[in-house]
Amino acid sequence: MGILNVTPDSFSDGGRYLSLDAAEQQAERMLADGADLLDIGGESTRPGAAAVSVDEEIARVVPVVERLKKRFDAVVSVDTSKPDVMRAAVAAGADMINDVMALSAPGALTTVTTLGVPVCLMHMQGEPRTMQQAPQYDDVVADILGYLEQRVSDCERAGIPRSRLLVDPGFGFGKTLDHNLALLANLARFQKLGLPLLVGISRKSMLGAITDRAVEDRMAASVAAALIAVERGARIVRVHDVAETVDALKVWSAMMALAPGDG
Ligand code: 7PJ
Repeated sequence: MGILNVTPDSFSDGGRYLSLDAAEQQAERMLADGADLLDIGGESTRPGAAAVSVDEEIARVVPVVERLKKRFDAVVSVDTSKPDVMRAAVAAGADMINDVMALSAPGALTTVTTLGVPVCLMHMQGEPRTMQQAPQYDDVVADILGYLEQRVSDCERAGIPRSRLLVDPGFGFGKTLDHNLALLANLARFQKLGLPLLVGISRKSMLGAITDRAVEDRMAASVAAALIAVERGARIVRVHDVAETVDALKVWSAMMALAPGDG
């Protein structure tokens, strides 16, 4: 899954058309590099990021979804927690919703039930503005497994079949470095949910903490993390560096096809 952020600093129309062309070019490149899905985000969920209005998020995301669905034969996911944005994005052709709030916003659950598209349920402790202040768990893996199990059953009760659900432990969302490492080490335990596991670690600050590198210099660390995640059962990895990640996964796949080993 290639990450396509459409969070421009300029809100002028000029800036918007420029960023639409730039988004298309970036999408084309990620697809050529081997991405199977594109995840479009119109609101930054980084720690401390400012909130974006519904209208602004729709204005950022919808033209990009329309353009990509017209130009490419790709699965397009939209990274949003807002029911109005979900509706507008799916009307514009989006195939899937990726919600870092696991449909906990008022109306999100019924909206996705009605839309009938697949949805990724991600775990987050707290809210983006403050989530990194003092994350706490009794047992990070068990707590997050329990949360996702609960959200899956909430979705099923609301009328979303399991066949439309994906789960994600939410690396970096209300987690210390040790929490993130425990999740990565124990990722295989999430397979017990019996749902496709999506993982996003690309360029995140946990990799900065480990390597002492700035965000633009975390490619190798990101590829290593993606490979570890896939090796422990992740079915989709959400990444910035598609070509490099695909190469790494090709090495693993070639080995697995010929000699899966004992693991
Ligand atoms: C994730 C996401 C993630 C899913 C972001 C960033 C922050 N969606 N959206 N999983 N992260 N499903 O990329 O640094 O980990 S935004």
